[in-house]
Amino acid sequence: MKNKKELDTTLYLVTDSSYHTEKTFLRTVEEALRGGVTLVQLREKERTAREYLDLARKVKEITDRYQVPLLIDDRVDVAAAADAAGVHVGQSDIPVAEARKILGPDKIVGATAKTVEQAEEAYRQGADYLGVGAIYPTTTKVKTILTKVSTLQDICHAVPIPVNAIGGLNAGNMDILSGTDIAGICVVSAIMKSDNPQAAAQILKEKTERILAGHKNGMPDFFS
Ligand code: TZP
Ligand code: MG
Repeated sequence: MKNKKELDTTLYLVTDSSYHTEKTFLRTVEEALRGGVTLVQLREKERTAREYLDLARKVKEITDRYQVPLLIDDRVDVAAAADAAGVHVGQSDIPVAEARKILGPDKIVGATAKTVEQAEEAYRQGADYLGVGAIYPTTTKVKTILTKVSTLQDICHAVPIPVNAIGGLNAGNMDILSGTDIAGICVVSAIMKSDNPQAAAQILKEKTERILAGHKNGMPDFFS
């Protein structure tokens, strides 16, 4: 990615290393990249800052080879130290405006939003994209509430930045997003828990691209 305008959130992998060894974790990330993931977020909740940074550097070696931006969940300091492409912050993390101040205009700052108000506020503070959900109940460890598809669509209309759907999404249930103006989807377990992360990513990407093509044509997905 040469600049942020080229940010492609079509298939955004959010990682979970909790059921992997480091070796299988890194291999899973690499296979997902081979399958076409366009953006990666390293999401670690249990590690010390030092451990988080060490892992970020290892993951960045891989994402750099595929020229895919790596974002760090929650921790602006880890993102800066690893020279990651940016950070993703939630409603209880450091605010978007502060992250922007620390990282500067060239880094990506993404935010979680569950309401139109949160989305507008994140945009005002300088967010580059939003993650919205959970669309479905999730097995991934996270404090979240369900977000209606109608709210997701309201958020897409409310802000002029990419909006990604997240939460319980997989190849079998993502058609619910057809007709919305999302820029892409975020997945954790649909890739991280797959026996074949490359194939899983390929299928998810094809399905997402069909949804995106559907809304560009102004046609429901079944016509595209
Ligand atoms: N935020 C809302 S839902 C979620 C996050 C981080 C987890 C999504 O994980 P999965 O496995 O794709 O449901
Ligand atoms: Mg967070």
